[in-house]
Amino acid sequence: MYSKEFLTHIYTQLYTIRTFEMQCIHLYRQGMIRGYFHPYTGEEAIAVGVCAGLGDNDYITSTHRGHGHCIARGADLNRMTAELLGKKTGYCKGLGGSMHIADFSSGNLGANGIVGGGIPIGIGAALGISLRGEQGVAVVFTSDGATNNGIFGESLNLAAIWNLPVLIVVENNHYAVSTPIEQSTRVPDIYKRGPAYGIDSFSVDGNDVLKVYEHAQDAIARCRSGRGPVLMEAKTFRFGGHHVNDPGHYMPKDRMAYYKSKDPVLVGRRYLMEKGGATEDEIQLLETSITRKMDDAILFAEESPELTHEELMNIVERY
Ligand SMILES: Cc1ncc(C[n+]2csc(CCOP(=O)(O)OP(=O)(O)O)c2C)c(N)n1
Repeated sequence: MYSKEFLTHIYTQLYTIRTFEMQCIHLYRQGMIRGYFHPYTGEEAIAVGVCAGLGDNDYITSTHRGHGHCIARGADLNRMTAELLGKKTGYCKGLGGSMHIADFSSGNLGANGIVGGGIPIGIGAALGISLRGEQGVAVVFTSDGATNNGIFGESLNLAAIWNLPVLIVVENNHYAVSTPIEQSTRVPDIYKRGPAYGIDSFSVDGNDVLKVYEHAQDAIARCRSGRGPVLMEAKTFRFGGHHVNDPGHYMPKDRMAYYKSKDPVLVGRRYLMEKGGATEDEIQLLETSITRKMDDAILFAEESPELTHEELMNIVERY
């Protein structure tokens, strides 16, 4: 049984992430966001379902498609938007941009433009937890393409032999840029790799936020109780190309239609109505308030200054 309050929280996060992503796509097309922007649309249930099971002392590491993880971990929309617009008020003073947001105050050790780059960082965080004898858990969000990098195997092996409290979440959206998973591996069910390292592993429907939450809760409890790492594969699909400028013509239309019929935001909305008893009016009120918060965040980011040349040089000199 889920309380209405919990389901409202879950839906608020799903809708906030979707709104953030859609507005950022728009800002990118207006030339307001420089570099790349990799939307998380279609994958929201994974960040939300997993992070709903985490506490204040837990850590996450994230991917190049990481805004959803940051928001699900409690990031402030103003500072997120400012970061993407390269402004001084952003989480990393605008120096991280879309792919490198970090917020240590919420245990977010950072998004990462290097595919697979967050895996060893998360394993390191779990090692720290373990050496200090703490109760925390580290969650590594990573992607199907990253599992073919050597670092994935090395990290899983270390996590296993050191029995670390780490949940490795592979967001399997079936593509690495335009390469379908069937062309990059003979084991498209990525969770099947875990047992080779002695790691408990399973696969879950990544579009169903409650299924993700329930499975993640179990896995997190397992990590906390000292029974070592868990590998969770969440199968999903992105709702467009690899980044904003990629039309994604290589993605089969029938598959896209299937996954759109399982849109994680609509699934979460349905749960809030059916299991939480929320009315259409209540939900619309919630959606309107999220849209307004995002509008305010855009205004905040647009009006924020960039670092001055001197401020920038002072930071660069430290490294
Ligand atoms: C180590 C490394 N190799 C290659 C790239 C270029 N690159 C950026 S995203 C990407 C594909 C990533 O696919 P996947 O890991 O499945 O993540 P998804 O984009 O599907 O979320 C590649 C190859 C990179 N950033 N880092």
